[in-house]
Amino acid sequence: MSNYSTKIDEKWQKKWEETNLYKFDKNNEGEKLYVLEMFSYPSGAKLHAGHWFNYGPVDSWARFKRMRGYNVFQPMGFDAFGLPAENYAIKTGIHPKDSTLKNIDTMEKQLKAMGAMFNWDNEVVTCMPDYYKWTQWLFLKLYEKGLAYRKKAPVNWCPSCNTVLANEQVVDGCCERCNSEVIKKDLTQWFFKITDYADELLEKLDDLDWPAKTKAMQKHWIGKSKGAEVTFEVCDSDVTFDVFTTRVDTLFGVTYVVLAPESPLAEELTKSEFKEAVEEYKLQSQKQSEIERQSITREKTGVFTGSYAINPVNGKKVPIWIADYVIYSYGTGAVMAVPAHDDRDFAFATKYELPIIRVIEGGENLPYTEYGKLVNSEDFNGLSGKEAKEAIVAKLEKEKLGKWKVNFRLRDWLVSRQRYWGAPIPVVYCEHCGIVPVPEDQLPVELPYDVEFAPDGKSPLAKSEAFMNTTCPKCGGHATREADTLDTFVCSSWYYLRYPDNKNSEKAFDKALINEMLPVDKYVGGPEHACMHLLYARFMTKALRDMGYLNFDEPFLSLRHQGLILGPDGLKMSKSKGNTISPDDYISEYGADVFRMYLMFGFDYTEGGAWSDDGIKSISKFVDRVERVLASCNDEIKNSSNSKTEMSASEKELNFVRHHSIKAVTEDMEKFQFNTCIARIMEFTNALSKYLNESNKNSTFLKEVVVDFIKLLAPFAPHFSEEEWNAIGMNYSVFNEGWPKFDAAALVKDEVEIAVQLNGKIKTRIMIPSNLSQEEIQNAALNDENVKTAIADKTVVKVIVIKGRLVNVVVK
Ligand code: ANZ
Ligand code: ZN
Repeated sequence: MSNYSTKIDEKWQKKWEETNLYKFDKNNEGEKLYVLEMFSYPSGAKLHAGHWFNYGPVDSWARFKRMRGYNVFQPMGFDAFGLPAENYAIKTGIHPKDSTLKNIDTMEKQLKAMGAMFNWDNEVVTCMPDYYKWTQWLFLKLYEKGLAYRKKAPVNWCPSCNTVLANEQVVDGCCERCNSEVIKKDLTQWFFKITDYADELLEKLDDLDWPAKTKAMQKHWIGKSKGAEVTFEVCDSDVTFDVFTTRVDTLFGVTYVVLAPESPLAEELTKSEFKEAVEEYKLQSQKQSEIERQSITREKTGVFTGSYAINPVNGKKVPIWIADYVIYSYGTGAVMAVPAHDDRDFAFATKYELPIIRVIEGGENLPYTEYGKLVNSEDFNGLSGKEAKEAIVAKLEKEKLGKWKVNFRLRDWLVSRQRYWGAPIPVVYCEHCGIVPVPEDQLPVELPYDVEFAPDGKSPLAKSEAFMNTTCPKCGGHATREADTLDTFVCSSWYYLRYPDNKNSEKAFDKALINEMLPVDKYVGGPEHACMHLLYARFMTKALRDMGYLNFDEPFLSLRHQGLILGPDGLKMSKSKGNTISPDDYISEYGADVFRMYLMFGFDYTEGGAWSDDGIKSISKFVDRVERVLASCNDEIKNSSNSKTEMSASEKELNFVRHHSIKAVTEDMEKFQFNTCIARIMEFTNALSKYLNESNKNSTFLKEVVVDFIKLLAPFAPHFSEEEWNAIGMNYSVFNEGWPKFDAAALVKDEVEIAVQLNGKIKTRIMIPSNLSQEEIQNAALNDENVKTAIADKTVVKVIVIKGRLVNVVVK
């Protein structure tokens, strides 16, 4: 039976805490290394295997870097506001604050049982007033800068959660959380002007060490599109409107134009006899999600307004239609339709029998969407592609009827929520002064505890008179508070800035300090955050930089995503499927180090995979074996006093494995290839065990090897290694030791095995010194007894030597 168990875990956790081993001090020796794992959301009450897979291996990596001389900062905290706690409260009646704080308590204990070297002194909990005070401050700063604003907007509304959803929270037209169909509703909302940073958010992606897929997703989300804006005049009216097009070269092929149903122009331009049909169509389209409306295969629908517009290049009159395949919030909310060269326009024109004019040559079937020579385009005939676009835009520019234009798919970030469990938005509404921001010295605007949070479509805070009624900070008159709270993504958009200075009560953070501590050097978390969280955090950093609060451009220089740990059946873990793995049960059976090592050995870190009980058992056996091997080594070291200097062949062999392991583990660790690191340590264990069977052992040498072995193992099995380190009489702690360096000389073997062929067929293998010349190798081969016999009655025609690999003897 092995000694390793949770007792050993607890023993060392206690010692680490008592001795403040992991306490961070920026003045400690070594280059600062900010290692950050995405903080967790305390909703499920307990840490699950996914949390472990994020935190365990990354902690091992951080320990490795510590041993390599870095001054590691690895904080932890909780993203504690948000819907799940509130929904749970609605179901059970337990107040979100109570359930959240209780969950945090449990999760903290579990995180401590993991034995990660988190800097608990720097913990942040986003639902606490000492944190959200600064989230509110951030809001005020953005407001001052014109980066936070209010506007009426059609928003995604989940009728079941009774709340507004961000575009990103709508998946296939349904609420990300409850899967109900999302509808559109007009509400006055708060937005952050992330679109001001669209260009920089796109450009700077190139400089980041992030997974390519994540960068591509952000790029797509930002959606930069280069095209032109073209102005159409409305016939018999002085109204004009712009369309956005990426194919200005097709301008001569326009046979109608389309407005989005929500466009105010749609109403204005509709002639009286068409009003009824248009009104009905508008109602219809409100029920459709944006995703549906953009679907290519969906049947196109629309209504005629009765008005006409003039094509600016040829003065032709084209009808103005309303159709929901045009999205109001993109471009100008109006398009020029070119049925001959655009799929959607083609389908629409065919259905409503609108003319189709071909203006690009080539291809059999319409629509022909390639770039070819222009036809039917007057002076522009014969031009194509870029040339054609440039010529047409030049003409439009001259007449002030068009210009180049860049569009982004990115929308401003909607940050207000009609929900209770979030940071109150720090503004008041005064009859005299209008919108008045709460002065900084009155922060935080505390979230009241006693509130009716059951949903009825209104913000729960609106029902609390004590909260709502206040005085205007400007005129002292009566004012009402904003009843909406901030999206939790606001809380998590800046938490990494608070960690290094989490106790600062004067400021959100000290500028000099965070300029020293940030950017985060390694950020690790789930790939599901590729767009929202990671984009919002980048925006916040840039906005704060421009306001002079910090000096860097990007929050996370290097990013990695962990894979997903699936249930034993290969499916996503879920309570309803009964395939969840409870870390706590395994830890009490095997110990935290075995659990962590299994996660690191059994899966590719970025891939993840299916849990296996056999897998963790075999790691447990391996740890037992290491324990036995190290115990035998220890006996050997204590009992013998042999210390000869010349290395024997078996010592050389062990020394080779030792240095080979150091080199491989170091390299693979840097690459987050944890599974191969552990495979190398297994080989190293075998080599140690083999050496123990030798009759003549060198105890001085053995101790050196064991010291390196434990150091290599330490990041992967921190408690176990600390115990073994102590057992061989070394000073506490192994984590204060330097990471071993490999000796290149030990990796050069002095003997190599080569094959000897006769006429291309392998005859035998021989061992020869590795430093022989061509000629010496040839002689060694020809003098081998087997070879000698085989060629005794033949004539050697030629001998080919391939150094280090083989000798081919050609005979007749
Ligand atoms: C005429 C045209 C002809 C177009 C052609 C395409 C092909 P991206 O790349 O996504 O920016 N468009 C513009 N605004 C729109 C809106 N609010 N809702 C729906 N569609 C809109 O695509 C830009 C193209 O999508 C524009 O170029 C416009 O159609 C359409 F042969 O203009 B195009
Ligand atoms: Zn006032």
